[in-house]
Amino acid sequence: MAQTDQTYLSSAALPQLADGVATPDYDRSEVKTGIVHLGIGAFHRAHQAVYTDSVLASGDTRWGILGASLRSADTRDALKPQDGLYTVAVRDGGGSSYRVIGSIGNVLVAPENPQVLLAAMSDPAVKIVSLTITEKGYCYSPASASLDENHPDIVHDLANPAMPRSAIGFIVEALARRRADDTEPFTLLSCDNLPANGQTLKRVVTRFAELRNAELGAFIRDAVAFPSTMVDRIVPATTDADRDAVTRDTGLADRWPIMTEPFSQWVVEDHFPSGRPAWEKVGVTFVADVDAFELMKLRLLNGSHSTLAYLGYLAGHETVSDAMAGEGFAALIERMMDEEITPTLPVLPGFDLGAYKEELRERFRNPALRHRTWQIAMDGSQKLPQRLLNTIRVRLEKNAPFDRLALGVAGWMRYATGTDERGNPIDVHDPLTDEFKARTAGKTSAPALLEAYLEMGQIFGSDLPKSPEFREIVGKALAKLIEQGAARTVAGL
Ligand code: CS2
Repeated sequence: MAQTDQTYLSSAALPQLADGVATPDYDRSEVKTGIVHLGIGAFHRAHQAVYTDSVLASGDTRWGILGASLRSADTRDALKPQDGLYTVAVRDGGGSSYRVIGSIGNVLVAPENPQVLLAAMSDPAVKIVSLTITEKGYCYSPASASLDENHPDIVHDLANPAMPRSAIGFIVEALARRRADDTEPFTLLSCDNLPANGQTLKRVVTRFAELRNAELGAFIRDAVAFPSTMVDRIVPATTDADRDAVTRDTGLADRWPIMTEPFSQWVVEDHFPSGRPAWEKVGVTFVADVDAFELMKLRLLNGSHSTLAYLGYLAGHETVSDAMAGEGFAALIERMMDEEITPTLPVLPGFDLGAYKEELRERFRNPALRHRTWQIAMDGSQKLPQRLLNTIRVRLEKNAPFDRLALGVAGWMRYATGTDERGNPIDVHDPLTDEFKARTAGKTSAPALLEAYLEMGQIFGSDLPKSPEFREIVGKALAKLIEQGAARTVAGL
């Protein structure tokens, strides 16, 4: 239980931190806002904000982050009384280490006052607008990755361009204002787990701008940079037990500390016409083309993660590390990676893929993280295409087997029915939950369920539902899951 008499983290309380807790050793009052970040959740605070904190510590104070939440006030309410400071706990089997991060100055809650956020994004000192808004924040159709023009937020933002709700609406309005003011555009930096995330963001932003005004669309297409990035760090949701551990170990309470693993990777396309922090000095890799890294990470890490999440949840495993310890799971993941995913990846010269895959499995086994299968299972409709279905498409083209990938997809289908193997409800979080419910209602057999899901073109496209091989292999996997349950199916592979 949280105590009420404890001292909370703040600038004034920093000297009370326990020895060994790293703190921002730079003058935060000197820091100027150079980056506006949309979607200031746990992932951003464990990843980009940490690299940027190191840049600020190196003496370049132009790159402070102004965070914005597009929906809830939670993060602002937690960080404001702490002067934007928060604790990052890095955990593995060997224990925890702590660092207080100071790169986030202020946090805005967009719906409370869209004009304040638009004004901040129009400031000439802001050179980068970065995003971690999750897949569904792009307001696109997952299968085609193009703007969903019927999305309620998009319809709203087209009708009320100066009072946006969506990230896309904010970006286009801010770019329009900068153009009107003769201020150079910012660089847009997508940090979400999407293939070619810069290109995807460019596609949806440009389309939205065109729908507002053809000239604005052309301006954005020609004048704005959208470098792609590959981001990687596992960040489980923070629990009350984590908060208690932070208070105990650091000596100060934190309303919202961040839990993560030692591993962190950021690969970025070096295309920032208005300048950027010297992130390369603090561990970021800059490359000309990030696509091969992104495909590798999405298919190997996230594809395995989603497979472990659906099958693990159904088999009764609460966390990824529990699932990895379940009979047959580690072997399923290893063979899925080696036999079915690796042959679909572009070759990265000089890169040790074998060591990368081994390290991934080690990360999944990290017992200190307690990363819930339920957390990763969220938003499956938005994740499936880039994590599993595109990989299957490549296998289908080559006439090559994909039974394990198919089992991951079937796991999602079984999970999304909303009832677990003991007949208890599953709390399915997904923008399409209502549609799953309506389509699968009263259906219990594998063929009927398969049919119901495959009608969802926004997930499966028009090609997969027409493929007899896809129907057969996924259908068989689903039938097996329904008959035997996930634990037996995986153990028996
Ligand atoms: C996870 C990712 O929740 C999920 O869907 O697969 O958040 C994963 O932990 C990160 O991409 C790791 O970099």
